[in-house]
Amino acid sequence: MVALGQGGNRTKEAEEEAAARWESEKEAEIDYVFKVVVVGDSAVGKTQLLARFTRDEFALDSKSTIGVEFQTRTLTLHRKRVKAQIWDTAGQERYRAVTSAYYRGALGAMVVYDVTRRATFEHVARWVEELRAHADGSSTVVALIGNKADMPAGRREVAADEAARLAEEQGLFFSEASALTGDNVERAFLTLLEEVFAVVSRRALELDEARRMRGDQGQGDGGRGGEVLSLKGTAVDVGSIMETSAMKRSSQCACS
Ligand SMILES: Nc1nc2c(ncn2[C@@H]2O[C@H](COP(=O)(O)OP(=O)(O)O)[C@@H](O)[C@H]2O)c(=O)[nH]1
Ligand SMILES: [Mg+2]
Repeated sequence: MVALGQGGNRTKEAEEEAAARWESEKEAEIDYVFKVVVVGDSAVGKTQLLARFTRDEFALDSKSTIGVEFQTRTLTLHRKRVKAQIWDTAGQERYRAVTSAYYRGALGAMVVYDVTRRATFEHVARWVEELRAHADGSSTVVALIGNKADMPAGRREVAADEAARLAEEQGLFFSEASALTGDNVERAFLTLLEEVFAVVSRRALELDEARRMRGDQGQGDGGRGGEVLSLKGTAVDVGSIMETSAMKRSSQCACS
């Protein structure tokens, strides 16, 4: 390695300091934090989907659990800094013991099944029910994801059409994806986050309007304390609006 000398070190230190400052400033500028939960049977690829979206990684030797509760990725949507906080089960799904704390405050959810294991698809309804019961009811935007679309056709046990039909019935977005190749993973998460964004902004507007009608002004919490106008860093209780437009258009698997 080339010796940079004092000056070189200082420059490097300064650079690192600047980078750290920039990171924390960026952090401070975050407008929204969206909690998204990933559920589904064991070994359908939940952890790998999350790794693909947050770090663009796929670990071949993935263990069935990871130590942390969630991963984050910050992105810009409609000129707002959005931090997606994506929660992963730590293997509790194996014992059907996902707690209500896991779901609480989730604005978005992914219900994942494995296209090569029919039983994981048959359990989707149960996962959706559990979500509806523990998350914010119907206000949580839900996407159905058929993972492992990279697997050979002969291994497939669930047709995309069939899953699309179920999604339609249940009012969910649907996409097949592959955490292994990365196909559709980014798009699926982004579509979900976009929809959460739409729901949250609509709700914020409604609250704003309601507040204006009441003539509330300023910071005084004279109104109902439960209403959250500043969404920063908060789990937001959004209204019961859900639309199923964008992702359904991509209901046919784009991967081979
Ligand atoms: N072929 C293929 N295998 C996958 C894919 N995603 C995950 N896997 C494999 O499926 C197994 C379970 O994945 P994991 O993410 O731990 O599942 P989880 O229990 O739902 O979190 C692991 O052996 C992964 O390597 C995928 O998209 N394609
Ligand atoms: Mg896992």
